Amino acid sequence: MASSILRRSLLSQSQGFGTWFSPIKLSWKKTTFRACAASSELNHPIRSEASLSVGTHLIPHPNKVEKGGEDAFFVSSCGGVIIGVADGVSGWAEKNVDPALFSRELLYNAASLVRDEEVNYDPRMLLRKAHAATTSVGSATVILAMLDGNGILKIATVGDCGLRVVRKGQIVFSTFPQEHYFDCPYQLSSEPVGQTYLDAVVCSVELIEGDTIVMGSDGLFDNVFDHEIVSTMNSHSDDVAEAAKALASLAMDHAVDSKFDSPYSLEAKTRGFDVPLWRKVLGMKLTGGKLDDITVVVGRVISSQNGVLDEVQ
Ligand SMILES: [Mn+2]
Repeated sequence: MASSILRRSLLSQSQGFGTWFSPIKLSWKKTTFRACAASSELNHPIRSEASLSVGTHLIPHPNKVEKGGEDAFFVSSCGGVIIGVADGVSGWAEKNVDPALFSRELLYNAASLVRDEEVNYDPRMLLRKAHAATTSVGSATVILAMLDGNGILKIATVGDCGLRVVRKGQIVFSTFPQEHYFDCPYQLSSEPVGQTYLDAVVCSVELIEGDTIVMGSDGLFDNVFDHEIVSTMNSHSDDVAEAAKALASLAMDHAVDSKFDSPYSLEAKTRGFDVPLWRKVLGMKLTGGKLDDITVVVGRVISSQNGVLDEVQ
């Protein structure tokens, strides 16, 4: 039955994911990308273009460090800035399928299809074509975001990878997870039972210079509260790579902390999960982070020229 594939780990169980495009395990990279859209009229003044300075950091599940986990991510500067994160569904391991294969191939295909004519800078179409091209068995949650030269960020997401936009110390945009039930997110799959690009949440956000995008797998958002994301971005405002590393490290610190009231454990309680009564008598509570692969991509919106981005809105 598909349910065994769809099921995610429960509170006390472990789950891990991996990386593709992450050059070195437990490493970070920093790159500045320029969006390629430009004014085509020569008699217009030169216009500034939206760009992203991007830092990434992935920390695999402690039990899956050797294989790099089962998350995947990519950053591309082809025709604009495109970033993606996918999270292989761990239930496939019960069927002797490596959950990393599907997430990695899905994003490999997405990166390869960025310039495809039919995609035409539409992240949902990119999801559709990347999914169709993926031959590995498995399933994954996924989020893609594309920033064009005018500062418009287009997002398509299936499942519980997420994205926040931080502006002047506040979160001004959030995605929300899609799920069948607790711990069972929507997912693109090799099997007909899964979701398709038609199930993707698609949205568009107008960004301004100085905005910070924080994208990640559920390993980030299950272990770190939004206010912690804001404070971490504030304290690393000058270095996106360090910001991504600090946020991933904070998430892992919480993931291994059995006493921490994490977003995941709080959500579990609101859904009716709790420790057995006999444990309550002993003073035990449902707490703790969620051990998982943790992928963080931080992108800061900059102008590729000296002008400010607002000028081209
Ligand atoms: Mn995960």
